[in-house]
Formats: sequence, structure tokens, C-alpha cells
Amino acid sequence: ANPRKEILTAIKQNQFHVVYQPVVDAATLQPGGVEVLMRWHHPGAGEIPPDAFISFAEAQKLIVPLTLHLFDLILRDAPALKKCLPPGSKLGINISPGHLHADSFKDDMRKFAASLPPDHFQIVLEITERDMLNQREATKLFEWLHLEGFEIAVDDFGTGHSALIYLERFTMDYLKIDRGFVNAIGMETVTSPVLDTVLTLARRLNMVTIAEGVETPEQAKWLRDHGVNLLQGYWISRPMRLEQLMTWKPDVD
Ligand code: G
Ligand code: G
Ligand code: G
Ligand code: MN
Ligand code: NA
Repeated sequence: ANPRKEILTAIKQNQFHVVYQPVVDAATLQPGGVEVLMRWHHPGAGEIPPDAFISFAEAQKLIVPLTLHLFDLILRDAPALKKCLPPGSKLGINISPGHLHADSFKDDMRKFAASLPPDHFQIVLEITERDMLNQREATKLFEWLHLEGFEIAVDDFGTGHSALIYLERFTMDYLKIDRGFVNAIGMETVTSPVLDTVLTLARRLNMVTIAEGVETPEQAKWLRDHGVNLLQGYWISRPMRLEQLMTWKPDVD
């Protein structure tokens, strides 16, 4: 089959769904919001990994319709999300560079935000470092996003596209520390000097830090003790379907 058509068909036939992964306060473990992650269950091929279908959609110039579909899926869930997430909850949404730089981007964001229940969610756009290469464009776009009330997170920080200079040049609200760093906690005899330095830097730049891929209580403790603000990962919760999220409670004693 024509793979381009597969994605369009999948949108029409409702083969995509979303899952939600809680992001919790490092000290209290209380949820502050969720990251929305897209899933594709193909009737023949089964689960298609998001890395694969996202980069494929990018290459086929289908990332805009796919992200608009993601927005629709979130909007469908919004009334239920409003019931289980308190006012001010963060809604983290991954935005691909192909969409960020599309002509329709601002309009798409405005429409999506206007369709959500009013004054309830704080949208956080998760953007990777490599998407900020065009400096002038990114500066203007980030200013616009902030004026419109969106927040910005640098996603996957430290995965190889890092240019520390971007952190200083752009105003971004959150730094999401890639799970590669988190994974290494406890494996080295002396603790992670690079991660320590990144955290100091983030603090100096007034960014809120989020650790991704937290899988063990030891990692959570190390991160909390080193001043990381928020935690996300399997130790707290796997990404969940809406129905599970509705009854999910942090496992605090
Ligand atoms: O969801 P997973 O758990 O496997 O994510 C794998 C990769 O796919 C991550 O880099 C994640 O950011 C990306 N991803 C998952 N859902 C979406 C989405 O809705 N939009 C974009 N652009 N990327 C997504
Ligand atoms: O690139 P991005 O950070 O958006 O992708 C988040 C990805 O990380 C998703 O694929 C999600 O399923 C995955 N993830 C979330 N928590 C954990 C974890 O604790 N361990 C691992 N290995 N992956 C995780
Ligand atoms: O769930 P598991 O048996 O892996 O938990 C090991 C320890 O970590 C237990 O003390 C459990 O209560 C704690 N734990 C696991 N997840 C959470 C969480 O999200 N919040 C808190 N406070 N403790 C947790
Ligand atoms: Mn992300
Ligand atoms: Na990430």
C-alpha cells in the first residue's frame, strides 16, 4: 500500500489514539500536568512506534494534518480531562519542526487553544533543540507563543543536538532532561557531573527542570536532592489511556 495514504486512512479510520503520562512535583509527587503521546494501532501491522510514524509523517509532509488530528483527539477528551486534572494543569504537547515552521502554525495553535475549556489548561509545547536552528524566526515565534499564553519546553535536552547557547538566547520555560541522563544516575561511582552542570545552568536561566524516564526511587531521590523540580517516568506512571488517567492517583504514602 501507499504509505502516505496509510496515514490519511488511519486518521479517517480512527487508528490513532492518545495516552497521557503524569508529570509530578519532585518533592510532593503531586501531579502538575500530563504529557500527551500519540499511538498508532495499525489493523494489520499492530503498534507502530511513534518515532517511526512521526518522522515518516514529517517526510511525507503530513505532520500538519497529523498534529491537527492529535488536537482533535485531545479536544474529544477535554471534558473528561477537565474533571480529573485541576485548574492550571499543564498539557504537554510535542510539536514537530515541520509544524512549527508551517504557515498555518499560529492559526492552528489559536484554534486549538480556543476550543479547549476556557481557563483550565496551561498548554506547554515540547520542542527539541534542533528545531531552533533558525534563530531569528525562533525568537519571534517564541515571543508570539508567550504573548498568546503558551509555555515552551525544551524536549530531550542533551541528546546530541545540544547547543547551550540556545538556552541563553531563547526564553523557554521548561528544560526536559533526556532520560539518557536519568538512566546514568546510580551507575557511576561519582554522580553525574554533566547533569549537575546542566541543572545549575537551568537554575541560572530561571528554567523549571523536568526529568524524563524516571524508573527507580533512587533516581527520583537523586533528582529531588539535586533540585530537579518535576519528574516523569515509569516509576511514577506509564503513559495511560484516558479511562485509566481518570482513576489514577499518585502512590504517595
Ligand atoms: O511515545 P514515546 O513514548 O514512544 O515517544 C517516542 C517519540 O515520539 C518521542 O520523541 C515523542 O516525543 C514522540 N511523540 C510521541 N507522540 C507524539 C506526538 O503526538 N507528536 C510528536 N511530534 N511527537 C510525538
Ligand atoms: O521525546 P519525548 O520525551 O517526547 O518522549 C517521551 C517518551 O519516553 C515516550 O515514548 C514515553 O513512552 C517514554 N517514556 C516515558 N517514561 C519512560 C521511562 O520511565 N522509561 C523509558 N524508557 N521511557 C519512558
Ligand atoms: O511500586 P513499587 O513497589 O515499585 O514502589 C516501591 C516504593 O516506591 C514503595 O514505597 C512505593 O510506595 C514507592 N512508590 C512507587 N511509586 C510511587 C509514587 O508515585 N509515589 C510515591 N510516593 N511512592 C511511590
Ligand atoms: Mn516530549
Ligand atoms: Na523528551
